[in-house]
Amino acid sequence: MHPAAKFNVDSAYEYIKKQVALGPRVPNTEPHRKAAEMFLAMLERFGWQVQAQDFEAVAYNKTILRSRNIIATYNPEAKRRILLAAHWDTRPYADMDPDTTRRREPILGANDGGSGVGVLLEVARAIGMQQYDSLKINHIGIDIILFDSEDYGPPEDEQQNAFKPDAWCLGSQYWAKNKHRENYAAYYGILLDMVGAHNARFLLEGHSMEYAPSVVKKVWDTANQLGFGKYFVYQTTSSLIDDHLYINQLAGIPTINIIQYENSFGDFWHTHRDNMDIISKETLYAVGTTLLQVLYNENAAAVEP
Ligand code: AHN
Ligand code: ZN
Repeated sequence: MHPAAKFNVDSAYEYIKKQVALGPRVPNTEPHRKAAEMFLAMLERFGWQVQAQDFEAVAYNKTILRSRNIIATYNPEAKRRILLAAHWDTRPYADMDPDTTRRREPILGANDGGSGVGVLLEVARAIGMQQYDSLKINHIGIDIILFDSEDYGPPEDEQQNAFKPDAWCLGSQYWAKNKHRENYAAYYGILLDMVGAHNARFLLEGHSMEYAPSVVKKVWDTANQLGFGKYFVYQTTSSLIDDHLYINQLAGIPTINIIQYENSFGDFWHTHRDNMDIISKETLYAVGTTLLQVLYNENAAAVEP
Protein backbone atom coordinates (compact mmCIF):
# COMPACT_ATOMS: atom_id res chain seq x y z
CA MET A 1 0.00 0.00 0.00
CA HIS A 2 1.15 3.50 -0.80
CA PRO A 3 1.90 5.10 2.58
CA ALA A 4 -0.47 7.89 3.52
CA ALA A 5 0.51 11.15 5.20
CA LYS A 6 0.43 10.68 8.93
CA PHE A 7 -2.79 11.00 10.87
CA ASN A 8 -1.79 12.85 14.03
CA VAL A 9 -4.05 11.44 16.72
CA ASP A 10 -2.98 13.98 19.36
CA SER A 11 -4.21 16.68 17.05
CA ALA A 12 -7.55 14.90 16.44
CA TYR A 13 -7.98 14.50 20.20
CA GLU A 14 -7.30 18.23 20.73
CA TYR A 15 -9.93 19.10 18.11
CA ILE A 16 -12.49 17.13 20.12
CA LYS A 17 -11.40 18.82 23.36
CA LYS A 18 -11.79 22.23 21.77
CA GLN A 19 -15.36 21.47 20.79
CA VAL A 20 -16.26 20.09 24.20
CA ALA A 21 -14.65 23.13 25.89
CA LEU A 22 -17.24 25.34 24.18
CA GLY A 23 -20.01 23.43 25.95
CA PRO A 24 -22.99 21.64 24.33
CA ARG A 25 -23.26 22.73 20.67
CA VAL A 26 -27.04 22.91 20.52
CA PRO A 27 -28.60 24.98 17.70
CA ASN A 28 -29.62 28.55 18.68
CA THR A 29 -26.97 28.77 21.43
CA GLU A 30 -23.68 30.66 21.72
CA PRO A 31 -21.40 27.55 21.83
CA HIS A 32 -23.08 26.36 18.61
CA ARG A 33 -22.40 29.71 16.93
CA LYS A 34 -18.77 29.70 18.09
CA ALA A 35 -18.15 26.11 17.00
CA ALA A 36 -19.25 26.87 13.44
CA GLU A 37 -16.89 29.84 13.26
CA MET A 38 -14.08 27.69 14.63
CA PHE A 39 -14.61 24.96 11.99
CA LEU A 40 -14.69 27.49 9.15
CA ALA A 41 -11.47 29.15 10.33
CA MET A 42 -9.65 25.85 10.85
CA LEU A 43 -10.59 24.32 7.52
CA GLU A 44 -9.59 27.49 5.72
CA ARG A 45 -6.25 27.49 7.54
CA PHE A 46 -5.70 23.91 6.36
CA GLY A 47 -5.96 25.16 2.79
CA TRP A 48 -9.46 23.96 1.92
CA GLN A 49 -12.12 26.00 0.12
CA VAL A 50 -14.77 26.64 2.75
CA GLN A 51 -18.43 27.61 2.76
CA ALA A 52 -21.32 27.58 5.21
CA GLN A 53 -24.76 26.50 4.03
CA ASP A 54 -27.13 28.43 6.30
CA PHE A 55 -30.74 27.32 6.66
CA GLU A 56 -33.62 27.22 9.10
CA ALA A 57 -34.73 23.77 10.12
CA VAL A 58 -38.06 23.11 11.83
CA ALA A 59 -37.67 20.76 14.78
CA TYR A 60 -40.23 18.13 15.90
CA ASN A 61 -41.62 20.69 18.40
CA LYS A 62 -41.79 23.53 15.80
CA THR A 63 -38.67 25.25 17.16
CA ILE A 64 -36.85 27.04 14.35
CA LEU A 65 -33.23 25.89 14.42
CA ARG A 66 -30.80 28.37 12.88
CA SER A 67 -28.54 25.81 11.28
CA ARG A 68 -25.29 25.67 9.31
CA ASN A 69 -23.85 22.86 7.27
CA ILE A 70 -20.09 23.43 7.08
CA ILE A 71 -18.66 22.44 3.69
CA ALA A 72 -14.97 22.18 2.81
CA THR A 73 -13.66 21.34 -0.64
CA TYR A 74 -10.26 20.02 -1.71
CA ASN A 75 -9.27 20.01 -5.41
CA PRO A 76 -12.55 21.65 -6.50
CA GLU A 77 -11.89 21.00 -10.20
CA ALA A 78 -11.44 17.22 -9.87
CA LYS A 79 -14.31 15.20 -11.36
CA ARG A 80 -13.76 12.06 -9.29
CA ARG A 81 -14.82 13.08 -5.78
CA ILE A 82 -15.24 11.48 -2.37
CA LEU A 83 -17.56 12.81 0.30
CA LEU A 84 -16.68 12.62 4.00
CA ALA A 85 -19.25 13.61 6.61
CA ALA A 86 -20.10 13.81 10.29
CA HIS A 87 -22.65 15.77 12.31
CA TRP A 88 -21.33 18.61 14.44
CA ASP A 89 -24.36 19.60 16.56
CA THR A 90 -24.94 17.95 19.93
CA ARG A 91 -28.09 16.62 21.53
CA PRO A 92 -30.23 19.08 23.51
CA TYR A 93 -31.32 16.35 25.95
CA ALA A 94 -29.56 13.66 27.98
CA ASP A 95 -32.77 11.67 27.63
CA MET A 96 -31.01 8.33 28.22
CA ASP A 97 -29.20 9.43 31.39
CA PRO A 98 -29.73 7.19 34.44
CA ASP A 99 -30.27 10.36 36.51
CA THR A 100 -33.84 11.22 35.54
CA THR A 101 -33.54 14.71 37.07
CA ARG A 102 -30.92 15.71 34.46
CA ARG A 103 -32.58 14.36 31.33
CA ARG A 104 -33.58 17.75 29.95
CA GLU A 105 -30.05 19.13 30.12
CA PRO A 106 -27.94 19.15 26.92
CA ILE A 107 -25.00 16.77 26.56
CA LEU A 108 -21.35 17.59 25.85
CA GLY A 109 -21.24 15.15 22.95
CA ALA A 110 -17.53 14.36 22.99
CA ASN A 111 -18.24 11.17 21.07
CA ASP A 112 -21.69 11.95 19.63
CA GLY A 113 -20.77 14.84 17.41
CA GLY A 114 -17.28 15.68 18.62
CA SER A 115 -15.39 12.55 17.54
CA GLY A 116 -16.41 12.42 13.88
CA VAL A 117 -15.66 16.12 13.49
CA GLY A 118 -12.31 15.78 15.28
CA VAL A 119 -11.22 12.97 12.94
CA LEU A 120 -12.35 14.85 9.82
CA LEU A 121 -10.59 18.06 10.89
CA GLU A 122 -7.37 16.10 11.32
CA VAL A 123 -7.85 14.37 7.96
CA ALA A 124 -8.32 17.85 6.45
CA ARG A 125 -5.15 19.09 8.14
CA ALA A 126 -3.07 16.07 7.12
CA ILE A 127 -4.14 16.35 3.48
CA GLY A 128 -4.13 20.13 3.22
CA MET A 129 -0.77 20.74 4.88
CA GLN A 130 1.03 17.99 2.96
CA GLN A 131 4.07 19.55 1.29
CA TYR A 132 5.63 16.51 -0.36
CA ASP A 133 4.52 15.92 -3.94
CA SER A 134 4.70 12.16 -3.47
CA LEU A 135 2.10 12.36 -0.71
CA LYS A 136 -0.15 14.96 -2.30
CA ILE A 137 -3.68 13.98 -3.20
CA ASN A 138 -3.92 15.46 -6.67
CA HIS A 139 -6.05 13.14 -8.80
CA ILE A 140 -9.26 13.07 -6.79
CA GLY A 141 -11.35 15.73 -5.10
CA ILE A 142 -12.60 15.51 -1.53
CA ASP A 143 -15.55 17.23 0.12
CA ILE A 144 -16.05 17.31 3.85
CA ILE A 145 -19.52 18.18 5.09
CA LEU A 146 -20.16 18.76 8.78
CA PHE A 147 -23.93 18.43 9.06
CA ASP A 148 -25.92 20.46 11.55
CA SER A 149 -29.13 19.64 13.42
CA GLU A 150 -28.76 15.87 13.30
CA ASP A 151 -29.46 15.24 16.96
CA TYR A 152 -32.57 17.36 17.70
CA GLY A 153 -34.99 14.41 17.64
CA PRO A 154 -37.81 14.20 20.25
CA PRO A 155 -36.93 13.02 23.77
CA GLU A 156 -37.20 9.24 23.72
CA ASP A 157 -38.11 8.87 27.39
CA GLU A 158 -41.55 10.40 26.78
CA GLN A 159 -44.29 7.93 25.99
CA GLN A 160 -46.11 10.32 23.62
CA ASN A 161 -43.06 10.55 21.40
CA ALA A 162 -43.21 7.64 19.03
CA PHE A 163 -39.90 7.38 17.13
CA LYS A 164 -40.09 9.76 14.16
CA PRO A 165 -37.26 9.01 11.72
CA ASP A 166 -37.41 12.28 9.76
CA ALA A 167 -37.23 14.40 12.93
CA TRP A 168 -33.50 13.55 13.02
CA CYS A 169 -30.77 14.41 10.50
CA LEU A 170 -32.24 17.78 9.50
CA GLY A 171 -28.94 19.08 8.09
CA SER A 172 -28.32 16.14 5.77
CA GLN A 173 -31.95 16.18 4.64
CA TYR A 174 -31.62 19.86 3.78
CA TRP A 175 -28.29 19.38 1.97
CA ALA A 176 -29.51 16.37 -0.02
CA LYS A 177 -32.39 18.53 -1.34
CA ASN A 178 -30.23 21.67 -1.78
CA LYS A 179 -26.71 20.64 -2.73
CA HIS A 180 -23.99 23.26 -2.38
CA ARG A 181 -23.03 22.91 -6.04
CA GLU A 182 -25.32 22.32 -8.96
CA ASN A 183 -24.88 18.80 -10.37
CA TYR A 184 -22.71 17.88 -7.39
CA ALA A 185 -21.70 14.24 -7.64
CA ALA A 186 -19.38 11.99 -5.68
CA TYR A 187 -18.22 8.41 -6.26
CA TYR A 188 -19.17 7.56 -2.75
CA GLY A 189 -19.49 8.92 0.77
CA ILE A 190 -18.27 7.92 4.23
CA LEU A 191 -20.11 9.10 7.34
CA LEU A 192 -18.47 9.00 10.77
CA ASP A 193 -20.71 8.88 13.85
CA MET A 194 -19.45 8.07 17.34
CA VAL A 195 -16.00 6.91 16.28
CA GLY A 196 -14.02 7.78 19.41
CA ALA A 197 -14.99 5.55 22.34
CA HIS A 198 -12.63 3.14 24.12
CA ASN A 199 -12.88 -0.35 22.56
CA ALA A 200 -15.45 0.74 19.99
CA ARG A 201 -16.49 -1.90 17.48
CA PHE A 202 -17.74 -0.83 14.06
CA LEU A 203 -20.06 -3.40 12.52
CA LEU A 204 -21.51 -3.72 9.00
CA GLU A 205 -24.53 -1.42 9.29
CA GLY A 206 -27.69 -2.36 7.36
CA HIS A 207 -28.23 0.70 5.17
CA SER A 208 -24.51 0.84 4.33
CA MET A 209 -24.67 -2.78 3.15
CA GLU A 210 -27.87 -2.11 1.22
CA TYR A 211 -26.70 0.98 -0.67
CA ALA A 212 -22.89 0.73 -0.78
CA PRO A 213 -21.62 -2.80 -0.02
CA SER A 214 -18.44 -2.38 -2.11
CA VAL A 215 -17.52 0.77 -0.18
CA VAL A 216 -18.03 -1.05 3.12
CA LYS A 217 -15.76 -3.85 1.87
CA LYS A 218 -13.09 -1.40 0.71
CA VAL A 219 -13.01 0.44 4.05
CA TRP A 220 -13.19 -2.67 6.26
CA ASP A 221 -10.53 -4.46 4.15
CA THR A 222 -8.23 -1.45 4.35
CA ALA A 223 -8.67 -1.23 8.13
CA ASN A 224 -8.00 -4.94 8.56
CA GLN A 225 -4.87 -4.78 6.33
CA LEU A 226 -3.60 -1.97 8.57
CA GLY A 227 -4.13 -4.13 11.66
CA PHE A 228 -7.32 -2.49 12.93
CA GLY A 229 -9.46 -5.63 12.78
CA LYS A 230 -10.29 -5.26 16.46
CA TYR A 231 -12.30 -2.13 15.58
CA PHE A 232 -13.58 -2.93 12.06
CA VAL A 233 -15.48 -6.15 12.56
CA TYR A 234 -17.06 -8.20 9.74
CA GLN A 235 -20.38 -8.75 11.46
CA THR A 236 -23.74 -7.33 10.39
CA THR A 237 -25.97 -5.12 12.49
CA SER A 238 -29.30 -3.28 12.11
CA SER A 239 -30.17 -0.51 9.67
CA LEU A 240 -29.86 2.85 11.39
CA ILE A 241 -31.47 6.22 10.78
CA ASP A 242 -28.54 8.54 10.29
CA ASP A 243 -27.24 11.18 7.86
CA HIS A 244 -26.00 8.54 5.38
CA LEU A 245 -29.58 7.35 4.81
CA TYR A 246 -30.61 10.70 3.30
CA ILE A 247 -27.41 10.99 1.27
CA ASN A 248 -28.22 7.56 -0.17
CA GLN A 249 -31.97 8.03 -0.66
CA LEU A 250 -32.25 11.73 -1.57
CA ALA A 251 -28.84 12.53 -3.09
CA GLY A 252 -28.18 9.13 -4.67
CA ILE A 253 -24.56 8.97 -3.47
CA PRO A 254 -23.65 5.49 -2.18
CA THR A 255 -22.67 6.26 1.40
CA ILE A 256 -21.61 4.13 4.34
CA ASN A 257 -21.73 4.80 8.07
CA ILE A 258 -18.83 4.01 10.38
CA ILE A 259 -20.74 3.92 13.66
CA GLN A 260 -20.55 2.14 16.98
CA TYR A 261 -23.72 0.08 17.22
CA GLU A 262 -24.07 -3.44 18.51
CA ASN A 263 -27.59 -4.15 19.77
CA SER A 264 -27.41 -0.62 21.18
CA PHE A 265 -25.23 2.44 20.99
CA GLY A 266 -22.73 2.53 23.88
CA ASP A 267 -23.99 3.21 27.41
CA PHE A 268 -22.64 6.77 27.07
CA TRP A 269 -25.19 7.47 24.34
CA HIS A 270 -27.35 10.55 24.98
CA THR A 271 -26.15 10.70 28.58
CA HIS A 272 -23.85 13.00 30.56
CA ARG A 273 -21.19 10.29 30.34
CA ASP A 274 -20.53 11.38 26.76
CA ASN A 275 -17.52 13.51 27.78
CA MET A 276 -13.75 13.36 27.19
CA ASP A 277 -13.35 10.42 29.63
CA ILE A 278 -14.80 7.98 27.11
CA ILE A 279 -12.62 9.15 24.20
CA SER A 280 -9.74 6.87 23.18
CA LYS A 281 -6.79 7.96 21.06
CA GLU A 282 -6.34 4.36 19.96
CA THR A 283 -9.82 4.25 18.46
CA LEU A 284 -9.44 7.66 16.83
CA TYR A 285 -6.12 6.53 15.36
CA ALA A 286 -7.64 3.40 13.82
CA VAL A 287 -10.44 5.39 12.17
CA GLY A 288 -8.33 8.32 10.99
CA THR A 289 -5.49 6.19 9.64
CA THR A 290 -7.93 3.96 7.78
CA LEU A 291 -9.68 6.95 6.25
CA LEU A 292 -6.42 8.54 5.06
CA GLN A 293 -5.29 5.23 3.57
CA VAL A 294 -8.58 4.80 1.69
CA LEU A 295 -8.14 8.29 0.21
CA TYR A 296 -4.51 7.65 -0.82
CA ASN A 297 -5.48 4.34 -2.42
CA GLU A 298 -8.25 6.13 -4.32
CA ASN A 299 -5.78 8.77 -5.48
CA ALA A 300 -3.31 6.12 -6.67
CA ALA A 301 -6.06 4.19 -8.47
CA ALA A 302 -7.12 7.37 -10.29
CA VAL A 303 -3.72 7.71 -12.03
CA GLU A 304 -3.41 4.10 -13.16
CA PRO A 305 -4.21 3.64 -16.88
C1 AHN B 1 -31.43 6.63 16.06
O1 AHN B 1 -31.76 7.08 17.12
C2 AHN B 1 -31.83 5.27 15.61
N1 AHN B 1 -30.70 7.30 15.21
C3 AHN B 1 -30.16 8.57 15.53
C4 AHN B 1 -28.78 8.64 15.00
C5 AHN B 1 -27.88 9.35 15.92
C6 AHN B 1 -28.20 10.05 17.01
N2 AHN B 1 -26.59 9.37 15.80
C7 AHN B 1 -26.11 10.08 16.78
N3 AHN B 1 -27.07 10.49 17.55
ZN1 ZN C 1 -26.98 11.50 19.16
